Amino acid sequence: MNRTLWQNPDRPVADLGELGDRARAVLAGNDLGTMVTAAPDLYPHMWSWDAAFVASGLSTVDVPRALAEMSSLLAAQWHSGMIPHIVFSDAPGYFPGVDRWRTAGVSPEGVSSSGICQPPVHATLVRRIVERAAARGGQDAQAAEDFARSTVPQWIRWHEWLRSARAADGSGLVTVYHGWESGMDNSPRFDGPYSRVHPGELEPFQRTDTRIVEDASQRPSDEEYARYLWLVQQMADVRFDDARLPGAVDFQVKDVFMSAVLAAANEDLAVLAEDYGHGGEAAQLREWAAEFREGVDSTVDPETGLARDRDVLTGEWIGLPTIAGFAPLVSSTDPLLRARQSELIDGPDWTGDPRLAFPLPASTSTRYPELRPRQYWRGPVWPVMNWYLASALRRHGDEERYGRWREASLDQLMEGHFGEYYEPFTGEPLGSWDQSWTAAVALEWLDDPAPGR
Ligand code: 2M8
Repeated sequence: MNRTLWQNPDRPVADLGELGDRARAVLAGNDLGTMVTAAPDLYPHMWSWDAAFVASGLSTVDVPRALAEMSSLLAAQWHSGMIPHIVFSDAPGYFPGVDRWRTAGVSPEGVSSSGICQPPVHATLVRRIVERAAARGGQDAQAAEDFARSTVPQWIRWHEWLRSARAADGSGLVTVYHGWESGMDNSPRFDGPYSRVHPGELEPFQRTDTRIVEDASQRPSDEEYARYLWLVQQMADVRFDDARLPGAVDFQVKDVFMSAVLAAANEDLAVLAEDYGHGGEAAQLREWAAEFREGVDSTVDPETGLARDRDVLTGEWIGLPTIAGFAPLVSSTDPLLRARQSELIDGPDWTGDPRLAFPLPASTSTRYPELRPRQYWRGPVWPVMNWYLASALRRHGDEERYGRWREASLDQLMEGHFGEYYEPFTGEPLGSWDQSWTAAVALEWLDDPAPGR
């Protein structure tokens, strides 16, 4: 293993204690009071899945503040049940802002949000927060219990919406209408579907992201942005009406990773529903968990062993070597499939590549010919993904891999910037610095050692 740590003269961290202090300071610094922004400059608003990771990290420090974060997100839930992918603060400087989304009059009164969603990690992380608080006892336990009791119906409505608006075909696979919904915006997974999106007349626009991340090669290209905005325009033109999206939007993909996230979250929500007074809905949630689990398993390419997305508009499988191919590690209960995927992820195309700075999975295989090790979801290592995947491995009994990834992740984060993503071979922090979800997962790793470590 090549441990050439990226040299960082201004922010080296002395030890794990200091790493925790710094991570808490990052979250406090990004906290506007009722929302922690996803990052100080690049993302001055609340993002749906970021908020869930942030709340989980915050719960290691302050359970009531963690619950307040989740409450802020839930306050933006649409009448349909959808939880929007961005809840806007008053801060200027992010494009596309709420005006470009044209959600006023469509989103609930008083809510300033985008009109699409993101992966439903929430119920999994709410369960985690509630269990952590229960173990602490006292006022934290009481606050978490009250929160769970009163919000379980809202989380159920979110899952019902995903099932009815995005997976009513019973395929166990969620449709996304924008790469932003996947959270892995410009992953090569979406190159095929995006190649068929041909922007028509676009309202003029000026990006803000490339002013903040000055090295534009770390961000999506202008061409990619034109497509992103064209899809926003198409959805806004039909007022984000779920029934009209299939006839209106040029990008429709069955997202295998999001489906795995939903399978796992359905299990977690079933447990919360049973424990907190909504047992009647638990059976339905478990049925959906099985449906999405089977949907994900059914996409696995027998040759590569990786799960695949599917382009709804052409019917084609998308089987590129990206981290999303490991969706079954999140949701599957098939021991053979889990064993094959675990072996793959340890192998030379992934964490076993000896050129890596840290043995952690990158967003695409480091042997992928189109690998772009510095560009966003096309190659860098994402700390938040590694923690989420490692937690899923652990939940399925894999303490060993959890322990290894924890050690490597903490090593990676000791450089001290809490980068949004990292260059896989040098460990250089890229994208935004002081990214909230990176600080949050640092706190999670620190709070939760593997047994025997
Ligand atoms: C990135 O996405 C936003 C758009 O939603 C952007 O590039 O402007 C993604 O990494 C996404 O997964 C993440 O939730 C968001 C905020 O961290 O940034």
